[in-house]
Amino acid sequence: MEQKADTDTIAAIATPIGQGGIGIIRISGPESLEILKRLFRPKRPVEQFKSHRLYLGHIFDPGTGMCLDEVLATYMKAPRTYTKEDVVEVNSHSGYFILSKILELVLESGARIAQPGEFTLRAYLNGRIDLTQAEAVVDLINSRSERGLYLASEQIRGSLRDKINALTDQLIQILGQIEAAIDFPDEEDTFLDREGVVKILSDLITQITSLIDAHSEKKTWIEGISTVIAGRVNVGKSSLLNRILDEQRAIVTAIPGTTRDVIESILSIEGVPVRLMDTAGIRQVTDDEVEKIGVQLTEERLKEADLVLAVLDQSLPLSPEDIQLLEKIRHKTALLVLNKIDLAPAIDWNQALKDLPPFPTLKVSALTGEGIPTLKKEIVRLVIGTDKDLDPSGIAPNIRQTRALKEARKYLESALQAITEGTPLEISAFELRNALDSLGEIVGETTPEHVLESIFSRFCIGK
Ligand SMILES: Nc1nc2c(ncn2[C@@H]2O[C@H](COP(=O)(O)OP(=O)(O)OP(=O)(O)O)[C@@H](O)[C@H]2O)c(=O)[nH]1
Ligand SMILES: [Mg+2]
Repeated sequence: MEQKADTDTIAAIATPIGQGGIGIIRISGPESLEILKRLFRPKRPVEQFKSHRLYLGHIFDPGTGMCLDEVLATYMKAPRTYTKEDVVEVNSHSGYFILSKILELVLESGARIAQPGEFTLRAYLNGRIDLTQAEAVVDLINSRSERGLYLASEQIRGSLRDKINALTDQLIQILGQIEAAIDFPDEEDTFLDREGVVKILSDLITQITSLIDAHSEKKTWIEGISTVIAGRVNVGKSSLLNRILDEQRAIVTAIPGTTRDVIESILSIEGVPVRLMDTAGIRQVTDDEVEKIGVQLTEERLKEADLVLAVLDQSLPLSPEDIQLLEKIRHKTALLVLNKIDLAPAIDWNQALKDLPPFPTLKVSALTGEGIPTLKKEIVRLVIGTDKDLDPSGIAPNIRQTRALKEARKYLESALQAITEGTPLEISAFELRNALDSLGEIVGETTPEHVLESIFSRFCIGK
């Protein structure tokens, strides 16, 4: 990493804005203590602020002499702090005005307002954490399940970093052999154990592949299973959403084309976070501009969905729209939901289904609630599987890390091919160096600046 942390002092409100018990203003940088001294009058005289101690006192406006709030202030001396810089935290009462006012005084006293994620960026640039740990902080905050919390906290403790470092060490070791053999071509046998290298390379590829496979776990547990309810108009999609959530979330009417927007709700089924989306019903002939846009939105959500609940009204015959939908989602994980089983079936469904893509099928009634518990279980089972033997290592890379792992794997495969085919060793060495760079991007050693920016911009202010 070439980039260095700025050395000015930054400040931000570190707690959510709003009324609450406590609000925290966080300051980091060399001026932190001076700024605190300017604004804070401790209850009892303080000779010297000791590090990591809480002091009770008042915040004053040095301009007017007005007392603003009774607070608890902490000074944390570098480097044993979140950013490895001097850090001050002021715990005040929480309200928009009081927190803004204290922040304003801190800024007037010499700090600059922190960018989103800038405290964590400094922790990273100052070498306290690597990039995988920084990214896990966002996961921890965003996590929607206990398993997600576990994955994030393991990663904050360095599980992914350690894994990547172990892979990197092995790579460096074989690269060393190959480079020595390049430098001393007559003594290749002394330096290079070709068979051994091939074995290690294959093993590295296997390890990287299992890391890549673990990616979907992260998405599931931290963001939730994105589940899209789709179907033609009036089949009962919104009723189904309401029934699964057990609340009147979406408008239900007998008029076809009621839902126009995507209506999203989150619920937990057996501890698994599920993002359930009700969408506009699909129908071909509509002149309604709003409805057309709604149908476009449906199509977009369908593409990104982890799971589709394709709803049909079993009291009506199959329509061309039903068939089109099922064809469209042929390659997705989907569940066919035959709704309205409180009404008589219009056709012999067992027969009709034989000609359709083979999705698992469930019969329900959104009106009476019949079949809904089974449907909920199926949603989880289809995405997670039944055996919950989850990887105890708790390592699951995010999208960015997975991309870098795929790059690394590509280079390793080329290197492996080159070495088995007897191509000049320079080629293998070149590919291995590329693989090292890709792995380095994951922990932040070779990460381009624009990537860092996009990572830290996902943080909230004050983190
Ligand atoms: N008998 C019966 N009627 C149902 C059932 N589910 C929904 N309905 C009725 O079907 C009509 C349409 O229901 P909605 O939930 O609005 O259907 P939708 O698929 O969201 O419709 P659009 O938003 O217009 O695409 C309403 O009159 C519901 O009361 C069911 O299981 N049984
Ligand atoms: Mg609807």
